[in-house]
Amino acid sequence: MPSLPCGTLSLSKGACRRVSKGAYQTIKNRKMKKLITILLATILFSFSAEAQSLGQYDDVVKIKTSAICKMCKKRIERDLSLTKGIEKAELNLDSKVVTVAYNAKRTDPTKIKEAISNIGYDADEVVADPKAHDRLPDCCQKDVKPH
Ligand SMILES: [Cu+2]
Repeated sequence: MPSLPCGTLSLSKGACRRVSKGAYQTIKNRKMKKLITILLATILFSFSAEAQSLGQYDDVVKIKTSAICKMCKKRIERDLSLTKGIEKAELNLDSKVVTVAYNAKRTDPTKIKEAISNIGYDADEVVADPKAHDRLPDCCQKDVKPH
């Protein structure tokens, strides 16, 4: 009997430990490893979800804009991503809030709001540059009537 492997049905955990403590420990370690793997996978997954919301950047600012449609979203995200010091921009059309990740050594929220105004949109307290706003397609202008 002493040579029976751990996990054999006829052995309880206790008996198993008595018979071959080493084998039982191995199974325990394997379970721990599996648990740690699952834990690590969970942590990594939550990090990647965070990354998508610009969470991996140190400097992030949220600015309320006057964006109206998908074209506005595209325009603002594209133009901002080409602006100096801005790493990434994501606009939520439901809230009209653009989340901007930026390099604090190269720009700041005031400059980012100016950039948004120069694209033709309001940015928090900064009103859209009138000329830029008038250049926008009719459907993207802030006084547009529902259509
Ligand atoms: Cu638009």
